[in-house]
Amino acid sequence: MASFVDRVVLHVAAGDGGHGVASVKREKFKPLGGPDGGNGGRGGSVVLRVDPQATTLLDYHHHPHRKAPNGKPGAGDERNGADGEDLVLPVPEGTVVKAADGEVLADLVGQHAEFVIARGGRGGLGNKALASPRRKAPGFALLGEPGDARDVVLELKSLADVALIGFPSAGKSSLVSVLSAAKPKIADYPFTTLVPNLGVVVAGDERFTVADVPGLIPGAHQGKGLGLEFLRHVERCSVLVHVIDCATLEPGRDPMTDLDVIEEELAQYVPDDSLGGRPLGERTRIVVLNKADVPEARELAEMVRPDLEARGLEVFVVSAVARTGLRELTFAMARHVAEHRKEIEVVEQPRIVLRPKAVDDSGFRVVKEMTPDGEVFRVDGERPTRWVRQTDFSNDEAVGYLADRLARAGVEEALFKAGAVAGATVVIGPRDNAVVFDWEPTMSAGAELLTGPRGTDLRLEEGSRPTRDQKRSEYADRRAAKTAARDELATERRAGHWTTAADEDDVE
Ligand SMILES: Nc1nc2c(ncn2[C@@H]2O[C@H](COP(=O)(O)OP(=O)(O)OP(=O)(O)O)[C@@H](O)[C@H]2O)c(=O)[nH]1
Ligand SMILES: [Mg+2]
Repeated sequence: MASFVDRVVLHVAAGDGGHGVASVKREKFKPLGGPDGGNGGRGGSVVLRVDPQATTLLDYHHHPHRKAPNGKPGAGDERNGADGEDLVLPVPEGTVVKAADGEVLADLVGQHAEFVIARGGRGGLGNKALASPRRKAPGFALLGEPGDARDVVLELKSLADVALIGFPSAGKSSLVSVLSAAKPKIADYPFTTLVPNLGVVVAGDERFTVADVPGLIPGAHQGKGLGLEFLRHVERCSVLVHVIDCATLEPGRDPMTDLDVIEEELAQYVPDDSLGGRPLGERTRIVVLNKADVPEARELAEMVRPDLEARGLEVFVVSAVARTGLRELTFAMARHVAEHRKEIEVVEQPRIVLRPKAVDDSGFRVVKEMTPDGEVFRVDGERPTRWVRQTDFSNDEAVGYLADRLARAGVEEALFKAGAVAGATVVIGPRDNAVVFDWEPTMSAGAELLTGPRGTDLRLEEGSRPTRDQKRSEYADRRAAKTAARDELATERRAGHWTTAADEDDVE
């Protein structure tokens, strides 16, 4: 019976950023009214958030692939694309998020604690935002960046102080419902409770949590009933409360036998080393004899009480339905929880708190590497990699803009220092999706996507590689065209047709 799932592999993908758009303002009698292309919207991120309503990871077991929506592309007339909405995935408190390699990324503790597992891609800037005093009429826009995609493992470890254990229908859920504000399902058939329910109990100055664990039956450790998987949750609890049904008419059941059967199941459980490896048998126990509102049950309870006390157990005769004997029980629980908390304060390590990985956005480094194809210079760094992702390599101007950005950030200089000469192979970006350049100190030469679709290489489209002279003359032509455009736009701007945006590099 796998209706309770406490370990799942989740595949998440954040939304891609929308592309920026290159567009020119159109007005009556005014064919070139200046750039007015809007920015792409940011892609939605995938966020895990603690939700008090969530009790299991079952949903993610059924649907392990989750994707946040993409940002919308920009449009003309300065319209920015809408951001993709974040995808918020509710998880129960006590969910541990691990990377595929087992590294703990976050331990989600606390109401509404959240953790961004995949960040949405930034939207690309449109040509309106890329315009600057130096570049008045950009004929290109930036591409949106892909969103993060990653696989994580979610593990649920309940965080209760006290666990209520016992046979099905002993009244565990009933007890939690009268001790706390929790409202678990209660019914007179076995295995009503399929997932642990947590309730918060207040007794004097003490606040603690109580978990109502699904019923256990003999042979549970061999997989009978709901199996022993719930004992993993019990393992984190410091106090175990046996809830014993004194009103059951089932043959072979009586309070002492029930207690022994459950104790035997606890003893069979092999504790988890990563949680300290302390056997369940060493936990503090309390015995609750329930259903004392039924006269025969009360009689039976009073009869077995001395035997239980003789075993050194603290015993409470209660009725969850009539709400009797509860106050003494709560204070006893509180006392044991407080004692245990004092103990662990000394020994236990501090909890793992949210520890999102810091993103190093500042620098880059250039490394010389030998590959089967010869010597390459690899540029490693978040910013250069992002700039490459934002570049539309089918647009010369966009490639030129990339070159400017790289030069300004000092990448060219660093390449020189690393020993690169004109014609050297320069690689930017992650190994599986890198962009390879034949480096010329201005970087304005063609670039090819190493693992991109074949047949999109600009240089091949041109039939042959342009010579240096050709390039130089093309460059001169481009400059002349740009100057002309600039002059025209400057005239228009003076006439008040449009204004320039802030400097491009700081707008992100
Ligand atoms: N008379 C009487 N009935 C009770 C008492 N406590 C619980 N019950 C009844 O016992 C039945 C089972 O109660 P639950 O609280 O669902 O029992 P449980 O231990 O959570 O059962 P599972 O979730 O199946 O393991 C329900 O019909 C309750 O109304 C009590 O103090 N007195
Ligand atoms: Mg129950």
